[in-house]
Amino acid sequence: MSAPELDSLKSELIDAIERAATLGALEEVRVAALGKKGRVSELMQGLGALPPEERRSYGQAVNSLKESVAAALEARRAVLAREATAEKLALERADVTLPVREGPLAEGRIHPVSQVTDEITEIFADMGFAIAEGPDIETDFNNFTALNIPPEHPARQDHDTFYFAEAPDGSRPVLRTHTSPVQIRTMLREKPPLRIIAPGRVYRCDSDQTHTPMFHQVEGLVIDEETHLGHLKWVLEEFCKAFFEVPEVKMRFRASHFPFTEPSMEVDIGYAKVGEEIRIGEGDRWLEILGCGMVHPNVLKNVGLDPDRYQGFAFGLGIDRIAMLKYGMPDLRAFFAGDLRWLTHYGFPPLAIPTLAGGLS
Ligand code: 2NL
Repeated sequence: MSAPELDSLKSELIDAIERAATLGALEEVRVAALGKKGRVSELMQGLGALPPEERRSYGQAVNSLKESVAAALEARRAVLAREATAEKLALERADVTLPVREGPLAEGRIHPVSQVTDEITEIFADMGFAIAEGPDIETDFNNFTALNIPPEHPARQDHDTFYFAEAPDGSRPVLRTHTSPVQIRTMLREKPPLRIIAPGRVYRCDSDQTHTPMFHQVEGLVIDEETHLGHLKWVLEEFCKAFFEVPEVKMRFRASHFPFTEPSMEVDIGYAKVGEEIRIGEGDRWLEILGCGMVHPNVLKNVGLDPDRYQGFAFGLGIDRIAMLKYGMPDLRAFFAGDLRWLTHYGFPPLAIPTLAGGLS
């Protein structure tokens, strides 16, 4: 190859190097020039065949061509690498002025039923009650018979019970229709004095605008040797003041009937309606919020306690209803629909744990 030919090969290669738009394209140019079978490499390999007097000066020319091409490749590679890095950085750019995205602790919500259950248990725990729990599937004895509801008793129909299939031994488990069986279990297991509350799910075969087949209840039980109605009234009044977060409440105890208490009462709480808002503790309207009474002597006998020595009171209230009342939620069925929009609106932040010292809600 003559000197002018070497020059034109050089400018051709340098030109190709300058035109390479990506690192990949540049690599192709490099292989075509300096690779094993590249055009410059082939010139180098041809040197050996030349007579010695030509080899020296031609060898220097080819070598200089090779060095120029290598230098041009390296310069272009540096430029393209810088460009590629800049492009990647532009794509990965973070806008540090954007607001911080909230984590799961800020976004998650506690269901109002869980919140209200925690509020109620906190109040009773503060009065010295222990929290008791039991299974959702109960024996007929714990759910009915021990509570003075014998097999023929009409209350068994009133409760719209979900029965399981009969077991080989003839027993028939039920989904508990109230949390009373938790108290029965406690009385069978522990000696008085007893002071417990039992929150939990209960089940009745009933479903319409104001009833769901699963709902939530809290029952309370106190058994001691000198417990009387005055204690019951005080406990319920303190509970209502703490729960509704008001200094005074008006309460009305109406005679009623439950098989498991004698006497039995239903309790109404006084309220006023101001526009759509319900104000507990003022006004002249009445709302039924719970049932209660002195534990029936037959119930005490059924769990092996002597009714001449022990007596006590019990009460039960529906958590879902009282939650609707306190937090102004109008539709019971939305409680169990699993709609995230509803939960976002009515739910509670997970770290806002109700305490009496810090405020319940
Ligand atoms: C209501 C009425 C009540 C009880 C539940 C109870 C439990 C035992 C013994 C005696 Cl082990 N009584 N529980 C007593 C009176 C009323 O609930 O209307 N609940 C929503």
